[in-house]
Amino acid sequence: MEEFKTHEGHLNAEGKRFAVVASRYNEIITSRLISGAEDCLRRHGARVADIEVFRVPGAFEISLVAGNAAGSGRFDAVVCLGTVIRGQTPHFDFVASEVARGIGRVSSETGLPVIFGVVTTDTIEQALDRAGGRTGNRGAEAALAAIEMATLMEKTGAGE
Ligand code: INI
Repeated sequence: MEEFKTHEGHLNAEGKRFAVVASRYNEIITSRLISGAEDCLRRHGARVADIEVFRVPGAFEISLVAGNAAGSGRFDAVVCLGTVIRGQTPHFDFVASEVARGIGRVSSETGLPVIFGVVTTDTIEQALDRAGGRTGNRGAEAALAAIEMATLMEKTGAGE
């Protein structure tokens, strides 16, 4: 039977430019997400000069800066990193849903991959597990998704 034509991204980040937008809130966790993302981008061939990190106060502010970075034409993908912990705030649901909605909106409005690497958990322990602990590093996973999406975009006719 005839095969469908399938398009996929790849994981070679050479020549691709990345913005990492990361909040300072829960710095002990978010700093590990940033390290995971940077390490992943570098190990997949991105140059240091092609990675720029933007720091914002909290997760609520991520989408504004991500939108500016995505609209600047200077990046092939934006990686958004932050940590929202339920136990710390009655605002959890507002902050968590706002950042998710904001990042999705920025991606659809700019047509650029804007990757959701925000850890949302009930406890600090669960957040640490996801920041290089027992269940991997969400920052590195977000960076991988950014590379895959940045390379896939070339095949979708984006920018033609
Ligand atoms: N911001 C976070 O990134 N994580 C949180 O867990 C958090 N809590 O717990 O409130 C948080 N709040 C700050 C918020 O993101 C904004 O920076 C603040 O409301 C100013 O707009």
